[in-house]
Amino acid sequence: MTEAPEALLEAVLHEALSGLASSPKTLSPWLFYDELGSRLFEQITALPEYYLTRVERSILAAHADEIFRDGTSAVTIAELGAGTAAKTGLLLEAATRFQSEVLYQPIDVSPTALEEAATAIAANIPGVAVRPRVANYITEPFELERPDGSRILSLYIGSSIGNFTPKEATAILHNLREHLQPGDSLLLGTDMAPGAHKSVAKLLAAYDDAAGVTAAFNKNILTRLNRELDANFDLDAFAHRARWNAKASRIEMHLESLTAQTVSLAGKRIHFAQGETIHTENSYKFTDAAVTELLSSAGFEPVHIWHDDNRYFAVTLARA
Ligand code: AVJ
Repeated sequence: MTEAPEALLEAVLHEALSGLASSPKTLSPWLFYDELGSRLFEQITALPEYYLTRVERSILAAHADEIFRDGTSAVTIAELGAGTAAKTGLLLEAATRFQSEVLYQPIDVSPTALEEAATAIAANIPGVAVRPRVANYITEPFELERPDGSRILSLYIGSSIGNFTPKEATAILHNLREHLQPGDSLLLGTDMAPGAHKSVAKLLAAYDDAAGVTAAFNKNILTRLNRELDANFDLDAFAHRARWNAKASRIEMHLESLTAQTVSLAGKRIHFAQGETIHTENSYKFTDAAVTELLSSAGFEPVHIWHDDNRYFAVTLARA
């Protein structure tokens, strides 16, 4: 079910009040994705510095057939956080090369994104029936359909899992695992940690692009609070920061207060010291061992990890 606008506003208020009252201050990354934020994210995926989307697409394109080749019974495809399903078409097309009909079940919080996905797929990929589900797969229960005797291939791609702490990530995948049966599988997309093949600078550039789109995406969270919660953040008094946290193996995005200032929000006053930050996002980066460990702890058995030649990104197939 679609969240009623009042319920969403209530959630924004709750998140802002609790996050800005904590120390260090935080705001949750789901707050990025209002209408403008979703558009800015689409722009990010096309930036020269943001290799993640392009590289993952190339991995999917190169190995789509292998993913379906060993099929013994028809597969239905379920995708968590499908959005507009821009990369899923590759997999759906591959699936239709192995079976005449494919049921695609995208799950997402955004009804408009799901509509866009359903329309594009219906127009471009004959043989695919789309059954969209509006749900927040983290906080709400969801159901997956299993047409007679078919196996479920679940997708969690786009490095979406990277927004969550290892503990949360395990819980999300464990919950997904509970919807599956032996013989079902999961395709997981993860961005690689820096190493011999990939510099920290490469990673940082992906989260701090020259055109400033990521900065606008980060600051849009303040614009949203100004509009929806009657706050008065001065956008010029905060700066976008991307940091590499080596110990936690994650990119962090922050908004740094450039001066000592007091902001009002929903009738409350919030003080910022100069240099104090609001931590708005974690984007965890993985080694193959970390992916294997995560999947195993959630009850999956990793079968194959594919990388691009540069080892920037990984797509892992695991069995339930
Ligand atoms: C949508 C969570 C995969 O972490 O790379 C892009 C979001 N943040 N640039 C990511 C994001 C800044 C993105 N994910």
